[in-house]
Amino acid sequence: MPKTAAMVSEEVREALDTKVPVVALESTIISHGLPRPRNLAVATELEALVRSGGAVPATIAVLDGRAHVGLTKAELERVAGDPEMRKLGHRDLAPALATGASGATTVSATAFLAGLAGVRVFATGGLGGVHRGWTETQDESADLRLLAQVGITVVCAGVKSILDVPATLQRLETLGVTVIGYGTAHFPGFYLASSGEPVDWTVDSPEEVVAVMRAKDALAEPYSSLIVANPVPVEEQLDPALHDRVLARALEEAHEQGITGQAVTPFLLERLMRYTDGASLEANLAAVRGNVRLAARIAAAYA
Ligand code: PSU
Ligand code: MN
Repeated sequence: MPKTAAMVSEEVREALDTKVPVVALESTIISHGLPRPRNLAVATELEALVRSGGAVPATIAVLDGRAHVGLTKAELERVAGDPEMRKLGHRDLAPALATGASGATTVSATAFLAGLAGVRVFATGGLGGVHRGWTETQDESADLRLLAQVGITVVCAGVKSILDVPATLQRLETLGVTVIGYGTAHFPGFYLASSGEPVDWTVDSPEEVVAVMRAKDALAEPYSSLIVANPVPVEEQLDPALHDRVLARALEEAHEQGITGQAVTPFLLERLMRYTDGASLEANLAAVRGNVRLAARIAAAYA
C-alpha cells in the first residue's frame, strides 16, 4: 500500500514477508464498544491471545492522519484512552487522512486496510448489519458492502443482536459474502450462542476453514470475504430472556431520543451493559476472546 497513506508496523511487515501468521484486530470495539479503562486491558489481552496462538496481532487505527496496521503499546494506549478518537468507517478514511484526524476503525475500515496490507484473517466481536426499522431509517452498516469487496476471512460471533439478523443474512447473500458456521448449523447471536437463524454450511476445524479460503483463492474470488460465524459458548452467553427484555427497552430509548447514524450502535451496546449490570459486557468479551483464539489458529493453518 502507498507509504504516504499507511504505516505497517515493522513487526507486522516482517511477519507478512516471512509468512508468519498475522491476525488483524479492529479498534472501534476498543474506543467505542467498551468502557474505559477496561478497554485498554481488553485490547492488550486480545493482542496477547493472538500471540499465544502463534500469530502476530495487527490492531488497526488512524492516528494523526496516518493509517496504522499494527500499533505500539503507546499507540494502543492512545486509542483506548483518548475520548476524542473518532469512529471511522471505510468512507471516512480519506477525509481522516487528509485532515490529520485520529480515529478508531470499524469493521469496514479495518477489513479494507488489512486487505491492502495483505493480512488475510481478521477477528472481531459482532459485525454491523441491517438495523431494525430499516424501512424507515435505511440504516445498514457499511461493513456488509465492504466485506463484499475485500478478500478477508472475518471471525465473528455473527452480527450484533441489536440488528435485524434475518435481513442482514439476506443482504450478505445478495452481496455474495460466504457465511459458514463454526461448529454450528445456526448463525450465532453475538451475546447469544444462537440467533435462531440457520446457516447453509458448517465447519468444525481451522483446517476446514482454510480449505474454504483456498477454494475461494482457487476460484479467483479474492474480492469477497468469508465470514466464520463462531458462537459464544452457551455457558458464557447472556441469559436470552434478559437479553430480549433489555434490548426492547434500549431500542425504545434510542427511538425516543432520536439517536441516529454512527451513534446508534455504541448507544445500544452501552444501554445493554447498563441494564444487564455488565453481564452483556462479559458475554461480548467471551465472544471476542473466542473469535481471536480461533482467528489465530486459522491464520496459523493458512500461513
Ligand atoms: N463488535 C463489537 N463491538 C463494537 C463493534 C463490533 O463487539 O463496537 C463495532 C465494529 O467496529 C462495527 C461497528 O464495524 O461496531 C458497526 O457500527 P455501525 O453499525 O455504525 O456500522
Ligand atoms: Mn449505521
